[in-house]
Formats: sequence, structure tokens, C-alpha cells
Amino acid sequence: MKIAVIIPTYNEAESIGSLIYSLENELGMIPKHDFQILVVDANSPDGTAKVVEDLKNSYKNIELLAEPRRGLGIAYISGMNHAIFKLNADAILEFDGDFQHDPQDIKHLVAELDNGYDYIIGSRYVPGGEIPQEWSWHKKFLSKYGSLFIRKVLNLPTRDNTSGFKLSRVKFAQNLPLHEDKILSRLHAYKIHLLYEMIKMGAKTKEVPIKFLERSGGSSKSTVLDIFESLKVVSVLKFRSLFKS
Ligand SMILES: Nc1nc2c(ncn2[C@@H]2O[C@H](COP(=O)(O)OP(=O)(O)OP(=O)(O)O)[C@@H](O)[C@H]2O)c(=O)[nH]1
Ligand SMILES: [Mg+2]
Repeated sequence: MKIAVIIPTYNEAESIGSLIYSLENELGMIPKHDFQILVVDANSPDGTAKVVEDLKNSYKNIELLAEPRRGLGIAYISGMNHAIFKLNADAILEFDGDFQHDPQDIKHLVAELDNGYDYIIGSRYVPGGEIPQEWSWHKKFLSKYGSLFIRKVLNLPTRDNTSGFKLSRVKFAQNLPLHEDKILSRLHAYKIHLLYEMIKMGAKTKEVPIKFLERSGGSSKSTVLDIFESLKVVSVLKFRSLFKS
């Protein structure tokens, strides 16, 4: 299968080089599949794109999309459309560019794709999953109970409902609302919308435990606005579900 690893970046020059080295190393140990790395960079002023361009000389499977900064959701949508319609990928992996996702976990997600699952979520909230010890109590609280809130309100079977580490089979992903006028959030909360739609479509879903790492460099782009956006997305989806039934 052709699997596109989509990596959005904004000012990740400190981590993107070592991340790509580590990814190439890990992906090389999964010879069964053909991996393409697709970096979607928001014209980062810190030179992230230059690091990626230089690595293209050493590896043939790297592609760079450079776009204005329009939010994490829009970056992923543009990467997904490129992967599905230009690269003809069979599966797409959402993977952050700040090294908070461990490349060593990818093989466990891919193994479940091989086992027939359509949607595999790298999960912090199933046994074996972890969040960084260093996080403040309120960040831990918000992450854990935010996921629980989403699960209860939207009747989802999943435990980690804000994970950004996911493998989706294109057979399902191609039917997602991958358009800026259809997605309910252009920011981090796009994840909740796409998760809801994948499950609604009947994608066979599996959560695989991951160890979510602390940032080693750069800074978070997540703001308090993401909390409000998440509440908005959950409310709209709930309202739609009530209205339709
Ligand atoms: N292309 C693009 N990438 C973005 C944008 N916003 C964030 N990113 C990247 O998306 C990835 C995830 O963003 P983060 O800010 O780390 O979000 P997070 O991991 O949910 O939050 P933290 O746990 O606080 O780090 C990182 O690689 C960012 O550089 C954007 O608007 N455009
Ligand atoms: Mg992060």
C-alpha cells in the first residue's frame, strides 16, 4: 500500500530534521508498504522549509507543500487532498512535526491497517497510552476530561478524541468533508469533526496505545481559542445528530 505521512509545520526548524531522520529509519523497517512523507509548511519564518528541502537531496520520498498559515485543520485538509488525489495514496497518516508523536509507534498503527482496520487512532487514553508527566495539572485535566466530554456528548466509542496521530484508509477518508467551507474548524478542532465523520461512515476503528512525548523544541501553536472551537464543533455535531433523527 502507498501510505502518505502528512506532517504540518509552523516554525519547527528545531525538530523537523531529526524527526525526518527518525521517520525514514522507522519507515525503512516496514518494507511491506511504500511511504511518502508530505510536509505541509505554513511558510515558517524560522527556515523549516529549508531543512526539508535539504533533506530531499538524501531521500527521494519527501515532498513539501508551502502555503500561507491558515490553521492546523486547513493544513491537514490540504495535505490530505494532495495525498489522496495527487499521490493516489491508499492510506494517510496524520503526524505532528514537533516530535510529540513517536515514530516508533507507527508500526503498531500500520499493523492494525494490515489486520483490516480502516481507522487507527494513536491513543493516550487506552491501557498502555501516556501523556507527558511534565504537563501541568490543568493541561492533563483538560486533555483527559475533554476527550471524555466529547465521547459522552457525541456517543463515540473512542477514548482519545483529540489525538492528532491517526491512520485512515483512503476508501473512507476520501468521503470526508475535506474542504475549507465544509470543515467545522480550521484550527485544532478539525480533528473532532473528522473523527466523528469517520465513525459515522462505519470505518472499522481501533485505538492503539501511544506515548505522547513532551515538546523538545519550538513552541505550541495551540491557544485558548482551540477550546472554544472544540466546544463549537461538538455542539454543531450534536445539534445535527438531533435534528436528523
Ligand atoms: N502548516 C501548518 N502547521 C501548523 C499550524 N498550526 C500548527 N501547526 C503544526 O501542527 C503540529 C501540531 O501543532 P501543535 O501546536 O504542536 O499542537 P498540539 O500538539 O496539539 O499542542 P501542544 O501539545 O501544545 O504542542 C505542529 O507540527 C505545528 O508546527 C498551521 O496553521 N499550519
Ligand atoms: Mg504539539
